[in-house]
Amino acid sequence: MLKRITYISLILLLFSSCEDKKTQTKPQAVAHKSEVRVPDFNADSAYQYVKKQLDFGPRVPGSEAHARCVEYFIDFFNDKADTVYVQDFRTRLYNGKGIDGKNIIASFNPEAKKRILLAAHYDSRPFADHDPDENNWNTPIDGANDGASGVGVLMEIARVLNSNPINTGIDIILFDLEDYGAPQYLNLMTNDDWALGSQYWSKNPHVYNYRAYFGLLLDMVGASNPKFPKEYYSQQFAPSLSNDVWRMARELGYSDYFTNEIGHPINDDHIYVNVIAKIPMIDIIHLENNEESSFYPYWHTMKDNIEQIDPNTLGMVGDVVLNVIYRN
Ligand code: AHN
Ligand code: ZN
Repeated sequence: MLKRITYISLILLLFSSCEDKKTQTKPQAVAHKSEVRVPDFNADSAYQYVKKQLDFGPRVPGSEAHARCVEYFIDFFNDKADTVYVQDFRTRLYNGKGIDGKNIIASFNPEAKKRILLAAHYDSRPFADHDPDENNWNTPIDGANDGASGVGVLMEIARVLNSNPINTGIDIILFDLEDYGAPQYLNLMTNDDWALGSQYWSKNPHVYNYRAYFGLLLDMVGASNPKFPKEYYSQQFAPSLSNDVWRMARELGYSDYFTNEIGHPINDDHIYVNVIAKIPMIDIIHLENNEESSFYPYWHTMKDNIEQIDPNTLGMVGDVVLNVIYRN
């Protein structure tokens, strides 16, 4: 481990010395403190957190599985974080029906002024509307990658933060009701029926006048051989943050996956955090570059299950996030 730290510090030193000339006038969103020790992210532990969520069944809002998984999160974060907030809200679905949601917020160092926001959605999509078999279009998905992967990474980060405290305030937000947008076959062409939990939180943050330095959203961060281009809106809203996080990933040796390209624009939880809450937030999301779909191959299908989850990918993303927060 010591060897690896020295090696990484050396690379960072080299990079920072040549980067500095080019970026002298531009402040960096993500500082590179090479002297800090960044703790290890345990990928197998993150994988277990993903598996545990799937064991409840699809976490569709309003279902028993969803309610039981919420209890599990509350217990977990009460053990790891300083303060846990459960934000109950009522909102409206694409079809006009009212529905109850719960955002879960776990705060570390709640009194610290400098804060970083980390988020993922935990609800499962009620419709496998991109499944090749039409008979599955109204069946809920496991949401192993789409939902549980990001949450699994954040739970492992909470475990690491608990045993390796830092001065920066960290808020982990698990958004509800991200994935209840109108099924594709209805051809409704709607936009604001996604990310309902994020819309609510962005208008009603868990603490009055909440501010954060920046935010990272994780979505579909667990499949083998992932592709993480810089999501288009993230690059528009928070270019320096996006560039800094990708530079960090490259310095850690992940440039084959965190590619230096701009990906498709995705309407995800980060949009409302940027536009309404005015906090710069980027989306780390698996995006492909083919014609039929810009998402990961099993997106919104019955195959988005535990078989798609590769601990190596969880580990890589977790390592990037830990480096970003511990070096700030
Ligand atoms: C749209 O399809 C418009 N947004 C989807 C964002 C998403 C769904 N991320 C995960 N599931
Ligand atoms: Zn989805």
